[in-house]
Amino acid sequence: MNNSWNKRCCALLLLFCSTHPAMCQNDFPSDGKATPATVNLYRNLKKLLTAGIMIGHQDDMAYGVNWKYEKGRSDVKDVTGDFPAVFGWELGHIELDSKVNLDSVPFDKMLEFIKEGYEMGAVITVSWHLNNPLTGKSAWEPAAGTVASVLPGGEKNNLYKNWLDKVAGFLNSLKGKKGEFIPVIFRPFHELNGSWFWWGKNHCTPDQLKQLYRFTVDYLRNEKNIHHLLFAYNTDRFATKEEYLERYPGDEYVDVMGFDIYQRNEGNKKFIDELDKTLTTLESIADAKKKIPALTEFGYGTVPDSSWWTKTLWQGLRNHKISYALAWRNAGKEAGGEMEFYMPYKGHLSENDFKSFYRLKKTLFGNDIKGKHIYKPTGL
Ligand code: BMA
Repeated sequence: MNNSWNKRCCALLLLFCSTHPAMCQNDFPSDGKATPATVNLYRNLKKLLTAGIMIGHQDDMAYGVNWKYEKGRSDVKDVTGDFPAVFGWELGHIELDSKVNLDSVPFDKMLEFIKEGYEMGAVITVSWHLNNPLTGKSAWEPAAGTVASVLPGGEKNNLYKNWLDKVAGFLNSLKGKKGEFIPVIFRPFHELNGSWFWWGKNHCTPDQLKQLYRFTVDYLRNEKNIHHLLFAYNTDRFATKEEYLERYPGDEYVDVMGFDIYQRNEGNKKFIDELDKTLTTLESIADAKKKIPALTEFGYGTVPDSSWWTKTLWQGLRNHKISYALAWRNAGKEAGGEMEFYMPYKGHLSENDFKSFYRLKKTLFGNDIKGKHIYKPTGL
C-alpha cells in the first residue's frame, strides 16, 4: 500500500472508531450493536474468570422448599446470609400469552425479581422451554419435522415469529432505574445434544439446528432491535470437542459456551472425573474462540450427600476458570409428591457443607460481586 492509501485507511478507521468506539476495542460481544451495559458485562465476565466461579440459582427469589413469594427470601440466603451471584429465570409459556410461566412463576413478578437482581449487581440468565410449535404440546414432546416447520418457508415460521415477538416484549420491559436495558444471558435451545426436547439431536440435522439458532438471534437483533443480550450455546454432557461443536451456530451468534450436568446414579468419583474432564474440554474450546465458558446448569437432585458441595462438586470445579455455575430450581414438593431441589435450604443435611463451600475464596456469591460493578466500564 502506498502512503496516500495508508493515510486514507487511517482516516476511515478513525472516523469509524469515533462513531463506534466500543467496536474498536478488542473484546466485543457477538452483537456489534450491543448496548454499553451489555458490552461492559461481557468484558467484566471475562475479567472475573480469574477471580473465581460465580454461583447461581434458578428461580432463587421466587420460591424455595416450603415457601413461595416471601419478599427478600431465598434458600441460598437462608443458609449463607447472602444471595447467589447469578439469577436464572425461565420464559416457558410466555409464547402462549400466559400470565405465569410453566412453573407457575408470574411474569410480572419475574420482571421485578430481574430488576432486583440487576440492582444488586448480579448476573441474569434466562432459559426458554418453549412448547412444540408444530404440535402445541410441551418442549419435551418432540415430533418429526418440528424444527423444519419453524424455519423460513416452514408452516410454523409465522407462529414462531409471533412467539419471538412475545419474548422480545418481555426482554424489552427489562429496564434499570435510568431506563437502560438490563443485560441478559439468553440460552435458547439448551441441552441440544440430548433428544428430550423437540430441538434435540435426534429430531433435526446439525444444519437445521444451526439455522434455528441463527434465525432466532437474527430475528431478535435485526427485526426486534434487541441489543441487550449475550447468547449462551448450551449442550448437555458431551464427550468430545467435535460433539460439542457439531451444532454450533457460529462465533457471530454466541458469547457464552456452556453445558448442563446432573449427578444421578453414578458415584461421586465418577461425577467429579466427568465434570473435571468436560470442563477442561469446554475451556479449551471457549479459549480458542475467545468466548466465556460456564456451567449453565448443574445439580444433584435433593443433594442426598452431606458433604457434596466441598467433597464432590468443588473437586470437579476447583481447577477451572469458568464464569459461573447455575444450580437448578428448588421446586420443593411436586404435584406427584416427590421433592425437587438442588440447593440446600435451612435444616437440610448439606447445609453446613454449603456454608463451607460459600466461604471458599473462589466461589463468588452476591456480596463478592456487588462491588465489582459488572455493568460499568470501570468494573472490577
Ligand atoms: C425441569 C424441572 C421441571 C421444570 C423445568 C422447566 O428440569 O425442574 O419441573 O418444569 O425444568 O423449568
